[in-house]
Amino acid sequence: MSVLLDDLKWRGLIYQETDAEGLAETLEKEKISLYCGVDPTADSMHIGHLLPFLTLRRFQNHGHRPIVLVGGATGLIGDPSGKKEERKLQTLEQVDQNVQGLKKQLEQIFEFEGENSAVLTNNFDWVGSMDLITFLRDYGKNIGVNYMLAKDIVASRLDTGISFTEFTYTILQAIDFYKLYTNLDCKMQIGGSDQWGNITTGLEMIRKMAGEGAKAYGMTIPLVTKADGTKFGKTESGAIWLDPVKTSPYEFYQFWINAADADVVKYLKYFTFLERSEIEALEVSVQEEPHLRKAQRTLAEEMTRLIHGEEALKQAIRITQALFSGDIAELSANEIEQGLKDVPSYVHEEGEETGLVELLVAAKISPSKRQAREDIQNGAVSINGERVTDTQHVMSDSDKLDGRFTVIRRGKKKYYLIQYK
Ligand code: 383
Repeated sequence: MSVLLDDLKWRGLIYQETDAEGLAETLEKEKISLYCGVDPTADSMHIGHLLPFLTLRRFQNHGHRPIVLVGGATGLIGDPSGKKEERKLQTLEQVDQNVQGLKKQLEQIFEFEGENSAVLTNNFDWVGSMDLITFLRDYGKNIGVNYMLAKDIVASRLDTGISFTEFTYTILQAIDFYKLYTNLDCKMQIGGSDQWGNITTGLEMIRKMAGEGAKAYGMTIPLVTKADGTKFGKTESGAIWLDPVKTSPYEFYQFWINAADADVVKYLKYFTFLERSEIEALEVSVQEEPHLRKAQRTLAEEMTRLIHGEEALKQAIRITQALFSGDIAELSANEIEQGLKDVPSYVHEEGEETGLVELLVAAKISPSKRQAREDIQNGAVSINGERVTDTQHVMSDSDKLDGRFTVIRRGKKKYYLIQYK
């Protein structure tokens, strides 16, 4: 059994395989090219995309050649997989822009140098110029409608409806697999479990086009689940994006550090490139000293470093520590903005009264003026990390960070952001 397959199995990364034995034999003998695709439905990937691409990267680490496909053509059509309703068509410009965004992110995940350098492709290169007669005669003829109707994805949409456009999608992805098989000697496609139908249609296309002797494989990766049954990768503020503008490195770091004890070992296996022995040691730590949250910290560090780099990781840790200790005076305005993105905020209108007591009430930090005075006297209120005990304090420009906002903390950990108009 190959070291790679052993590792993938141990990590729990293999969900379905079309020919497990054949694949094991092939990987024993040779280094292969294999691919995974993503459609440009947004200009950034989110962590739901990460697992198949990191798995592809594991193949690269073992000497195989990863082919990364961006669906410049399929993105114009819309994959019905996993969707209960018809997708809205995107404009050509939007898709184009999204392709650029995804390419940049994918370039960071793979190695583009050396013998098994990654290859980046776009299916618009062959689908974009294909004429209808070729599509129907050379490809459509190979895939039966009854075969397509039997696929879970299509079957599940027959009640609610599916357009001919989305129905046809799987044939486009099948053409891709065949093209990569013939042009780049690509022997395998991997994807999330929602891609099983598309991957097997591709194998069907290869068999029909290249003959029964053609050998290609399909593999899917499990859907990431959480022990508490809620959806992985979503927080109250939405998806966790790889784009640092959409999800700051600090938020990204927080997402991983908040993993439950029941999930963290699985995530370490799925997402990090740590060795088995290191992960097993962390597993012991979760059992014996869970309060230290070593596994969570390691996970957050590994993931933030991988996606955002060392500097962003350091910053995320600094923000985390400063917010924890209350010592935020050390943070830059930009760091504070990242760290306090989700805390309650209040817009201070121009000309509004600027007494601290009035502000605490207006911003709903203290319930009444009397309580506000008490809070201040008790030393429970701080402005930008400095305790204020003067109930007569009047807010001034020196209380503004970067001329833009003020951070008020009440009690140990309750943060509020005052913004100025
Ligand atoms: C298009 C053309 C191909 C091969 C693949 C594609 C994209 C595929 C798809 N994938 C999802 C996406 O784009 O829709 N039809 O958002 C997601 N993937 C990966 C993985 C996943 C899938 O990009 O399960 C999660 O990330 O397969 O939902 O020739």
